[in-house]
Amino acid sequence: VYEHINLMTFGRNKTRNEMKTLVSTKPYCYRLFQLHPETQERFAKFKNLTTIDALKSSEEVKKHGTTVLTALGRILKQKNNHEQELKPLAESHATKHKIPVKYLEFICEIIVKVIAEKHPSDFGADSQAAMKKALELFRNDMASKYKEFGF
Ligand code: 89R
Repeated sequence: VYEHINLMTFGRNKTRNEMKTLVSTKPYCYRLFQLHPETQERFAKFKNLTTIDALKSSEEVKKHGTTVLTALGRILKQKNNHEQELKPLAESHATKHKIPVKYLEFICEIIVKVIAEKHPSDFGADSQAAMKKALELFRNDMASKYKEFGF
């Protein structure tokens, strides 16, 4: 399945800076918190951000979004040989942050939607399907690691 990612039109012929703009992080964060407010409650540091405008303009949210997407990007680049990268992430999210797999589903759905909305001509049906599959594999492996950590 990870082979599909190589075939995706998304990302092909794009410079590093263009890619950075493509994955600009704010929309994912505020949409997750807007659609699923229970997810925002997991963050002590975002408790004071009570309006969409506050979320949209928060440097803290932007910084955390970058942390998350950078980690996710590194994992996807491993093309399923991601055991080493995944393990500490699964451990912290299972035992420390206690983030249900359901929440991982939420963010994965939003990631695909946001890219599709922002870049319709670069991210067609095939690319969307490939990205969905890749994120599904990520989630499944997170879920099985969660079990190993007793969550
Ligand atoms: C929560 C998904 C995800 C989801 C948290 C959630 C923040 C990478 C949620 C702090 C919380 C809470 C923290 C602590 C955190 O800790 O491993 O500073 N996440 C930290 O108080 C995801 C996904 C990825 C990802 C990271 C990384 C860190 C981190 C890296 C820092 C290091 C550490 C999947 C896309 C609940 C809202 C790759 C979600 F709902 F989306 F599933 N994290 N996180 N997270 Fe989290």
